[in-house]
Amino acid sequence: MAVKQRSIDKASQRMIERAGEKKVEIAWDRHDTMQPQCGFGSLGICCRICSMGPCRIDPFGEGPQAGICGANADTIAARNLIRMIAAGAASHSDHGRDIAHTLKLVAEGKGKDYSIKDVKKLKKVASRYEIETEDKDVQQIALELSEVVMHEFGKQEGTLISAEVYAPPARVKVWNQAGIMPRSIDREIVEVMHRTHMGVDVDYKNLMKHAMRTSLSDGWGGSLIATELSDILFESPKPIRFSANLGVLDKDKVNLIVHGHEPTLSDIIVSVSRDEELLKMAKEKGAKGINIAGMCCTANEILMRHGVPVAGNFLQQELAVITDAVELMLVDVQCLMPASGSLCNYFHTKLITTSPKCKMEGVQHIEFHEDNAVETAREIIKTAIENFPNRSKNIFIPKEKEKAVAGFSTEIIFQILGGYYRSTYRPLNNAIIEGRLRGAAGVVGCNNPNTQHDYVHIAMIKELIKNDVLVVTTGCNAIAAAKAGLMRPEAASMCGKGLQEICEAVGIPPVLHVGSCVDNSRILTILANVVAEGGLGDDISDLPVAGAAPEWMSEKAISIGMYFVASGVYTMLCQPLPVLGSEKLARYLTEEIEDEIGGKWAWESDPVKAAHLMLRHIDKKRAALKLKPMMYEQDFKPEDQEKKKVQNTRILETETVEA
Ligand code: BF8
Ligand code: SF4
Repeated sequence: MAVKQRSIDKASQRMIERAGEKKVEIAWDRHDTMQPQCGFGSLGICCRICSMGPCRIDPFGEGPQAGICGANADTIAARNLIRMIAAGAASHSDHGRDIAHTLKLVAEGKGKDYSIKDVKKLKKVASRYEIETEDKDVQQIALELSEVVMHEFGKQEGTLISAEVYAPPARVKVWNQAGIMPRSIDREIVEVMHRTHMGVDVDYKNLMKHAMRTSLSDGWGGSLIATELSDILFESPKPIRFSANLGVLDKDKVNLIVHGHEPTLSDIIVSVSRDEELLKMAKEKGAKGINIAGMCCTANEILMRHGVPVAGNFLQQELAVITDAVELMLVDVQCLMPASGSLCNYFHTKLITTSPKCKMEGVQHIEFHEDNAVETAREIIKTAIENFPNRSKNIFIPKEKEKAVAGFSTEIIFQILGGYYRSTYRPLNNAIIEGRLRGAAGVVGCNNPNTQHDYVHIAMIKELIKNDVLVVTTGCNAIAAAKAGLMRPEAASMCGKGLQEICEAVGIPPVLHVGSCVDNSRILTILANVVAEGGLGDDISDLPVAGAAPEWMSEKAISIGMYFVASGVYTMLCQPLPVLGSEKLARYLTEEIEDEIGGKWAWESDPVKAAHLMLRHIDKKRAALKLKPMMYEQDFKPEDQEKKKVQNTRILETETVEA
């Protein structure tokens, strides 16, 4: 496949070429050799849950219509999907648990390298959990909060407190009526594994009900805990400038990339890298300094709080190594390409794993523990410095890097819109009510070599902002948007007139970076605040909003999508869920589920058409709320499309007649 078809990102194109010159294999090459990919897997109808199998269904032919046990395509596809959701929810939630553990250590005076950086947020979160904060010292509040939050993972009675207290009351009512109010985080995930064991739950709708409950325990539970406690420990983000793309690597400095998801070690790495003694050591080795850059969601965590530059998103992790300008790549958990281990053998880059949950054969492991963070960070940075003289003369750093602004937390949006003295979501709600803004969209998620890297993200966002839809973003989509210049206030020039006016008046870009993938919980709390502000209905499902994960690949993305659907949001994918082998399940997820829960899934591979479907949904919600007509002419008018469709049909009819 031609390089330009692989990515729209110029820096990535150059590095893909370099990979070819160096004859090293990268994800796109492995994707090519994998073709044709297994149809049974893509359709979700291969089962290997027990050893009577593996079994596969032939949904459109004369072959088997049931596995050896009798499970049909609906059961098999539903079981496979819910297991993916369990893995996604587990990943986010286990990350949340680790942060809660760090908070507890700090509260007990054992996490000497960490502190409570945001006392205001600590008190706010504690009061959500009905913890008394007055006349109590900070350590005590932190201890009580960490204990309550840890209990949310494993408790055997009651339901998830955070889902109850953070979500709009009307939404909680929907969950209770549907019987999907999450009980505790670990319990829902364990129950997925039980239900999907051979011969337990085989009713696809019942499985999907539990899929919703499990994903809700992620979004309004594990992920929300990760976000809230990270803000307490590492500081709540504020608008901050940063640069994005491989051009942030510095040819004269020791380049250390932090990659993965958790901020606990990387946050310390950032502060320790400013240590005079280490800087001196770097200079002795011939470097002008130490340059920390991020990759994937670890990048998002530290750029939101420190403005640390981001080297790239998911599909760029191998490309960074191929520059030969990276002394060390430090990984924690999730979205790490196993190929990096052998790739680093071709270059001087040292790869180091740090989590006891994540090791790679033949790769150096420096185990990180929260009670020894600074020392571990120092050891890792020293290893990077010592590797600087091993750099070859033949490094290549693409020049591309784009300026961007990030740091838009739920709380900051209050302040920016309402002003410091009268923080409120009112101006946002009013802009939607008056028709200056059409609505809002959360566009998030991964990269996937089965589509052109970054293209699907960018094409969708551009179409949305052109039609006066404010976009909030996280994860690898956020990094794609930053690289494409959509996170500069000047990007207002690409928007419809209404959104443009808002961006210019408030001084924000039309695409707001709200953080890493666990920070999709910020989108949930933003939506809850918009509902609470009033004038746009009682529930999230009333709002003129939509969600999308255009280039999704990870199981986490499915959990995220499912908790948005279960929260009442229309959620678009540009590659369908692996359920098309079951017509019933596909129909349920994209149609029938809406009557039960208010949200639904949709899929459309063309990102512009997908954006149009999202706009139609937003318009449908605007009409239901009887909002004012849009203030300015809109680029996308569904009526035009209808006319075109009618005209096309006529042309076809005429042609048929003539033939
Ligand atoms: O959690 S967007 S590729 S890096 S899964 Fe992974 Fe997907 Fe990127 Fe962050 Ni989220
Ligand atoms: Fe086959 Fe049923 Fe076993 Fe799955 S659970 S592998 S369908 S026999």
